[in-house]
Amino acid sequence: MVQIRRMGPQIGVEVSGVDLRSLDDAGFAPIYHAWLDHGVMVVTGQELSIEAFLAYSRRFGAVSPHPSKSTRHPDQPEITVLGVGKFQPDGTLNQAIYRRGAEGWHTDGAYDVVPFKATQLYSLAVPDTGGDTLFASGHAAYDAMPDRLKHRLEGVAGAFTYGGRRQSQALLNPEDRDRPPAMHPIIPRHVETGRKSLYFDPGKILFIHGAEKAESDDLIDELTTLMIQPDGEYRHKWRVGDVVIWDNRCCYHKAAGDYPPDQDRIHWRTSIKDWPESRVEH
Ligand SMILES: O=C(O)CCC(=O)C(=O)O
Ligand SMILES: [Fe+2]
Repeated sequence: MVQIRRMGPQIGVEVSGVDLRSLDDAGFAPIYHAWLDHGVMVVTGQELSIEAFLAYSRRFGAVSPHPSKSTRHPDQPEITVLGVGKFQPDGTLNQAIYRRGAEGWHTDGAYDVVPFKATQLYSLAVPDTGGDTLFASGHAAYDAMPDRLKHRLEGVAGAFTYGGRRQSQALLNPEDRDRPPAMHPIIPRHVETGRKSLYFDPGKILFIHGAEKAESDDLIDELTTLMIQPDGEYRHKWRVGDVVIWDNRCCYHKAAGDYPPDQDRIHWRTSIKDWPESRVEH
């Protein structure tokens, strides 16, 4: 029996009692809606091949190869492998792999003109301690913005790049670095739910369009402070076989990055965009 249970007051839902390999469209519809309503969805207890994980990911949209080419699966470019290749030939820890996603709260793909709609992880190996993923609601962040800030930023875009102001681009091949920024509204209306959120990523934003540098920096600082609302958070503790998908249009996330480096923590990841025919460009 499929069970759908909410995990936090503003974000997070867990689905159990389902086999994603044999889910039909009628079975998928309430799952998709639960995801839209709660932003982050955990499906427990799955045994998926790469093909089955890709097929399930495609129910949410078009799976798009991630720009970090060096961490793509060697046979399946649409799959990124997280947590493999942590140690360099000289035995030292490759921090860019070990701490991937752990440098701060972020949303995936803001550097693209069409950012990822969703990111989905499938858990293959889990360490004994640590290694959680944290999530937070962009709707809760919007609700927490003072009216002054809402008025200042309504209709205003931010400029985003892969490495942001720190230019951290270690996982990109040289030819993929230093692309021009992508512009996105800071207060978008979700194209499926109609709800407003704060679209923000302190590690990728360069500037607020149309603001002088000093004001732009102040706005970025203010948004960085308020983006994470404690009652808008959900923290996921991984089990092998968990499938977790989050909505990059209205959620933030980060890896805790605190697990013993000599233990495995491995995921397959898909990055998902809207199907081109249903895409709303902004
Ligand atoms: O490994 C994690 O917990 C999340 C990493 C991350 O930020 C991502 O996959 O987008
Ligand atoms: Fe991420």
